[in-house]
Amino acid sequence: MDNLAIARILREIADLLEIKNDNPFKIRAYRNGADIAANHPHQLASLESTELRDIPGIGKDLAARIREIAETGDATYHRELIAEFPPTILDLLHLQGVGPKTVATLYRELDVRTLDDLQRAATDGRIRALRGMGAKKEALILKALEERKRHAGRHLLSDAHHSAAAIVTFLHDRAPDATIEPVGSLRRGCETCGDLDVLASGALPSLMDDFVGYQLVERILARGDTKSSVLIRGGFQADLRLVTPECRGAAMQYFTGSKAHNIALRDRAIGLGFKLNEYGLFTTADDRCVAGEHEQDVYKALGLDWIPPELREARGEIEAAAANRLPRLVDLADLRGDLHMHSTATDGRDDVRTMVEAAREAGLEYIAITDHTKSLAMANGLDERRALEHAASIRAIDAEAGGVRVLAGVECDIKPDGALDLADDCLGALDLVVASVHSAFNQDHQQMTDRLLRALANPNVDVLGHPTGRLILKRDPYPFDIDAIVDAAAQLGVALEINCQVDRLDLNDIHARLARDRGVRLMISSDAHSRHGLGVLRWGATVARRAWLEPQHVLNTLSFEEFRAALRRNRR
Ligand code: DGT
Ligand code: CA
Ligand code: CA
Ligand code: ZN
Repeated sequence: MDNLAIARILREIADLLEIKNDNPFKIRAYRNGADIAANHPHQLASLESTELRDIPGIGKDLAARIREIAETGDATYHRELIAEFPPTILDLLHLQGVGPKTVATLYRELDVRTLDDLQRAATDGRIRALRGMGAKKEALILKALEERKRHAGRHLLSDAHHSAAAIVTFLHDRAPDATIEPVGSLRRGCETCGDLDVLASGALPSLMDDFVGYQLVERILARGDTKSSVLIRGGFQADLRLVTPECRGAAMQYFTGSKAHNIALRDRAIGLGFKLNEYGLFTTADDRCVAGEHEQDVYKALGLDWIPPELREARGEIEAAAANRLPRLVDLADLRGDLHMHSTATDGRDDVRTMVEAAREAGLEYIAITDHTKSLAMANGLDERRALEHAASIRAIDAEAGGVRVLAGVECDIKPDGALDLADDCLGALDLVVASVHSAFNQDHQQMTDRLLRALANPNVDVLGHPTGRLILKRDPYPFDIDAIVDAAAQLGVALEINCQVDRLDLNDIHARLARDRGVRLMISSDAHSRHGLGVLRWGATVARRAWLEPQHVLNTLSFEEFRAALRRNRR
């Protein structure tokens, strides 16, 4: 059980208690516990009861629940609560903008138990008639239902990674000599994954029994000797395929996909007199196997360099591999700095020194502290005076000998009209300015384009933060002319951010590649809000690889001195 799985169960307990109208203190305790679990740096499952109780916010009851979840995969209390309601009630809770209070009202007043019930109630106008709901809430619910249909069955890359990693570890413990690897969209690093595909080779057939017996399996969808599918908690479907070691490479290739890449590759094989499938590459003439054990050999026999999985989307990679022109993709290890993070001055959880320490542990050479500005009142955003004081204290820490270099920056709000939230002389006195949109998302295409262009035109802006504002599976990008923004960034020397927050990944792979092709430089930034938040850099690196980025396209691969010189403010 990893921490996120534990957190999910604790959060569901809190939600169910809230639907029941239970004691608010108890509800808060579980919700707190879920947050603590989700953010804790160590695996809670490996801690003893007494160690758990040493964590502030975790009392006797919570510690006992966590131990039970760690040992059995669930808590009796959780199961009992679920049993009090129709099992579909959790689907309602997972809708965007529908909290436990709403679910409770809908269930009690209208006997809404399923998403279909909810759809009917909303369409019939029964929800607006309820006290405390109204037409606005009804419209919100209809929108959430529509979005849920659009996203059904897809999961964030990081969630898919954690679930798959747990399965791989579980299987590996039972078959230590086998090779067990995630394939499919997860191996390609896609921003969302449908199901999890796991490939095992060199394992006994009994591994299938282990797989379907995995403690998080909710339902077995299919059980076969070479392929099984299960539904695991958290809504994932997982497929396990067992292949013989002679076929491992061909199977890796085939099940990594993408489908479009495979089709293009198979066409190339046919053109060269081969037949390609998940068992190997065979001559058409006499069905002789020419490659199968190693993925490299499959590509090689087809006259191609080995293609990194992130590129396998039929976006020109086969042509590039044939011409020995594949990019030297940027790697997490190439990142030397992280230029977007928050501290306790605004909505971060840790102070500047702690963030610097975390950066040092993460192997970074330089960072920028970029707290929010005053428009974000909810986050206690900085006004000019506080921004300058904060900068002075950051620079004092930077001056401490021998450490990670620390730049004094801000994440400055872009106001609805495109003006920046802080005065120019203040912004000009800082080391780096990330400019971002955090409000008025509903402007039309032209307004939003003009707004961003005006912000980029301000010479104090070094980088545009999370440029499209999307939240994956939650909120679409705001409408604007991405071509115009990329061109302006290229012309003005503004960098575009690849924000690494797991539900942002903004820019995405396609837009980052567009930016690269137009000569814009990217910055891969964590947007960390605590010392545990730097680990997300790996997801941004994955997006960058899918965007064909090489180190030279990414500003924070430079040395500190080169990086500073490359910033827009220092280029004139
Ligand atoms: P997902 O699950 O929607 O995130 O995307 P994938 O790419 O993981 O797709 P999935 O799970 O349906 O299949 C895994 C891989 O298996 C896929 O990337 C390529 C291969 N594959 C599946 N179906 C076909 C097919 O009909 N033709 C070919 N050539 N390959 C296929
Ligand atoms: Ca898949
Ligand atoms: Ca699959
Ligand atoms: Zn932001």
